[in-house]
Amino acid sequence: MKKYWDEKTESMPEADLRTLQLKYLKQTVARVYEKVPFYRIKFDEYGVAPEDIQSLEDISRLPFTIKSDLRENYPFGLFSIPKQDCIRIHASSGTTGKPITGGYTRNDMLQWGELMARTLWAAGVRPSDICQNAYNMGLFTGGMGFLAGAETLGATVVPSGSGQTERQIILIKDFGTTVIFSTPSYALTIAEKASELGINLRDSSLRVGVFGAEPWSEEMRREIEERLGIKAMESYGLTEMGGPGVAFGCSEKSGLHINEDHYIAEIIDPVTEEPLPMGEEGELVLTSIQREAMPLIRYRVRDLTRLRRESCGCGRTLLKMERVAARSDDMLIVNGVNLFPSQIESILLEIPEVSPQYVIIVSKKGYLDRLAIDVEARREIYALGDAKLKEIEAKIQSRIKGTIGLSARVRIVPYKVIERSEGKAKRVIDQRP
Ligand code: DLL
Repeated sequence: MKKYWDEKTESMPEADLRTLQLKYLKQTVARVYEKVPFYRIKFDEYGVAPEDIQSLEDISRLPFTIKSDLRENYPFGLFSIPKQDCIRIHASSGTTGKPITGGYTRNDMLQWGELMARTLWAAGVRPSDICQNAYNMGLFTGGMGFLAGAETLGATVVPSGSGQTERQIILIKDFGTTVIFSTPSYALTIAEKASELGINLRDSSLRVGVFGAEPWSEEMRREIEERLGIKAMESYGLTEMGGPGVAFGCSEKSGLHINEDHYIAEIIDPVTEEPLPMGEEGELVLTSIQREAMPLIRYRVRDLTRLRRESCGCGRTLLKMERVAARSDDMLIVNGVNLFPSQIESILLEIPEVSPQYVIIVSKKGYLDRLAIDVEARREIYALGDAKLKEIEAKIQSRIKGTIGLSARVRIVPYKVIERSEGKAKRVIDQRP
C-alpha cells in the first residue's frame, strides 16, 4: 500500500521543490503580466518585469495582491483565460461587500482533485471508505473540493451537504459512513443532535473526520475526537487560492503541510509588510503557481501563522505551517488589549462543565469597551442548580482575567440558546459603534 497519495511530490527533496517552484513562478508571472491588465499595470508601476524573476527570493520584488483588488475587479477581472476555458466558478459567501470569485479551467479542476486526494490520503481515507460530505455543496468551495478529492482517490461519496442534522445521523447509521467532512463546529452540532436522539456515535462506523474552513483550537479537536470516537484531521484553504487543498494535516497532528508545488508561502509583518524569517509568526502570503484561470501573486491572506521547515515524522518534506488560530481581521481590541476568539475558546474548553457553544459580545459603555461571554454548560450540569452555575461563571471569569487580563461578564445561558452552526460558526458579536 502506498504511503502518500503523490509519493514523488510529497517526499521531494527541498532543492528539487525549489527548482520546480521557480519554474512555475516564472511561468505564472509571465502569464498574468501578459493576460491580466490589473497585473500588467501594477508590475509596471512597481518597475518589475517577468524577466526580473530569476530566483525564488526575487518574489519579494513583486507587489502584493489584497482582498480589495479582488472586489474592485469583481467578478472576472483577474481571470487570465478566455471565458470559454472557464468550466467552474465558485464564490465566497461575502458577509461584507461583494463576494470573492474564483474560476477554474479543466486543468485547475483536475489539480484540485489531486490536491484534495493528497489531503484525504494523509488523513487516512482509503478507496474502501464511505465519505459523508457535510460541507455546504454550493458556491462555497468546501463541498465541491472534498467531492473532487474523494472521487479522485476512489472512495465512495455521500454528498449530504450541510444541514438536516437528523438526516445526517440516519445516513451515518444506514450507509455505514466511515469518514465525515464538515466544519469543526458542524461536527459538534451533529454530535449534540445524536446525543439528544439517544444515539452514541462513538459506537458507529465513523472513524475519521476531515475538518476545516474555520479556526478551531486543539481543545476543540480533542472534544470532537472524544464525542464522535474518530480521528479529527485537518484541511486548509481559501476561495482565492482555489478552496481547500492549500495545506493539510498528517498523522503527526503538528501543523499542516503546504502543497508547495502549487503554492509559494511567505510570512510578512502585517504592519510593515516586510518578509519575516522562517519560524516567526505573521500574516500568511500565498502565490498560486500552477493555477490557470485565476493565479494570484503574493496574496495577503490575513490568516496569522508561522512556517517551519523540518523533517516531519510522517516523512513528507513539504513545508509546514502552524494551524491557523486566528485571522488578523478577527482580532478584537478590547480596552486596548488584543484578543482572539480562539483564546477564549481554549479557556472555555479547559473547564469540564462547559460546552463548546459560546459567543463573545463586545459593546461600549461611555469610553470603555465591555466584554461579555455567553456560554452553555454541559447538559447534565444545569440540574445541579443556580449556585453551581454561578460558581462556574466565576471560575471562567477569573481564568480570563488571569490569562488575558480582561474583565469579562460571563453568563451561563440555557441549553440551546446559542445558535448551532451548520457551516462556519459565528463566535463574535461586536456591537460597538
Ligand atoms: O473555507 C475553504 C475550505 C473549505 C477550507 C473546507 C477547508 C475546508 P473560504 O470560505 O474562502 O474558503 O474561507 C477561507 O477560512 O482564510 C481561513 O481564515 C479560514 N480557514 C479555512 N480553513 C481553515 C483551517 C474555505 N483549517 C478562510 N483552520 C481562510 C483555520 C481556516 N481557518
